[in-house]
Amino acid sequence: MAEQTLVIIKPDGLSRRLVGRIIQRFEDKQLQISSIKKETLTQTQLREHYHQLVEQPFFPRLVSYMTEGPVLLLVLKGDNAVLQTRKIVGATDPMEAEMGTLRGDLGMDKTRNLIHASDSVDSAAEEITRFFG
Ligand code: IDP
Repeated sequence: MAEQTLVIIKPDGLSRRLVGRIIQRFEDKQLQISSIKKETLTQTQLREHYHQLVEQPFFPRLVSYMTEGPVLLLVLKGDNAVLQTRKIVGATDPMEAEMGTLRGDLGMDKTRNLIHASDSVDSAAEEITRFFG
């Protein structure tokens, strides 16, 4: 079923010049870019986006990572886009993510894991509205 999902290429994806390779992997799986923009996220946006994690001990580290430079926000469209994208991205911790996934191949540690991808159809809709209106 055609779906949309939100992807964020995190600041290290841009500073390490990995944007082209990351987008290529999604396009290889027939996921199409329907919106794209480069933006530096604010603390307020991140507190909303990661509202379930604000009490976690790593939250300050997560915010400083996510604000160290601009991110690339993308809406991807395609069959089962939410699940397909999560599979391409891989597990949260790059040390546990399978090789062949973006985080397994390119991610550095559990905070600096390169990419965000919505985890359900409902959160995708919420996140697309949050970042693209
Ligand atoms: P997800 O990005 O794989 O969906 P979430 O649990 O929603 O994982 O966590 C959001 C982000 O917070 C992760 O992508 C990662 O950057 C960071 N994070 C999650 N868990 C940890 C942790 O245990 N230590 C450090 N950073 C973490």
